[in-house]
Amino acid sequence: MSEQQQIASQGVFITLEGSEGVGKSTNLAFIEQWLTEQGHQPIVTREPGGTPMAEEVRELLLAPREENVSEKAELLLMFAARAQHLDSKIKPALAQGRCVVSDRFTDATYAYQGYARGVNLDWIGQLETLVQEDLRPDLTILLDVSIEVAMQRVSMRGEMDRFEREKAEFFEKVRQGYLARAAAEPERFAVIDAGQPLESVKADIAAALDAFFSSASTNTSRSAKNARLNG
Ligand code: Z5A
Repeated sequence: MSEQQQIASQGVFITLEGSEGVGKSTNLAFIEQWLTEQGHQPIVTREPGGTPMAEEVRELLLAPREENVSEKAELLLMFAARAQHLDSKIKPALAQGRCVVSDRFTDATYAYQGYARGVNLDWIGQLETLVQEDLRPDLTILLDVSIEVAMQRVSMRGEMDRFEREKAEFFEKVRQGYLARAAAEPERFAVIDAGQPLESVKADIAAALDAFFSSASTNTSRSAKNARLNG
């Protein structure tokens, strides 16, 4: 079996992360296209959401409301949606050898609920273990840009959701949280300068994907994870 065929027979879990307005939606389509051209048949999904029930939880989470939202309620709803998403969509797809690309995953919980809201990072770790067991992304592409540039990019949009109403200081903490996560796990993260022109961002993403799929060491970790997923 060729290396390409071997990769195709194993599940690969890729996540795309970054603060608001970094260009995730814009680049997600490019990632899907790149993977499709390489023969990976990607399943593209998002968090919070990705299944009908998890999308309902997303609506609950994003809706602006007068009532103050408890940080613990927000945290638990994120993981409730994630549990549903994992069990009914992500894990079955990985077990079938599919390549799953998720627009945000648990690094977002660390960045938003942990670093920005101030929720205890150990609690997040405990919920991560409860909900995911040992499942972690194989590759996380972090789009990074200054908060000033990101906010300029999203300023033209219409009505803002509950998170988008936060102030620049909040998003700076989110950004620093993501960068801290990336620094702690450099082998999993590819940090892309999203302040460049879009074509350069896409070229860097393609290079990161190429490096990932060519890497023998990541193949090994995927094999181990796949064995666990298949019991
Ligand atoms: N959240 C959480 O708190 N905890 C969790 O565990 C999870 C999520 C999973 C919903 O996420 C919210 O949930 C999110 C965090 C929270 N809230 N916030 N903020 P989301 O991913 O659905 O929402 P988002 O972050 O607000 O995504 P977004 O606003 O759609 O941003 P984006 O996808 O990164 O940006 P974009 O729409 O692709 O680009 C913005 C604009 O910039 C657009 O006009 C582009 O054409 C332009 N753009 C993009 N790239 C470039 C470059 N390179 N140059 C110039 N212009 C560009």
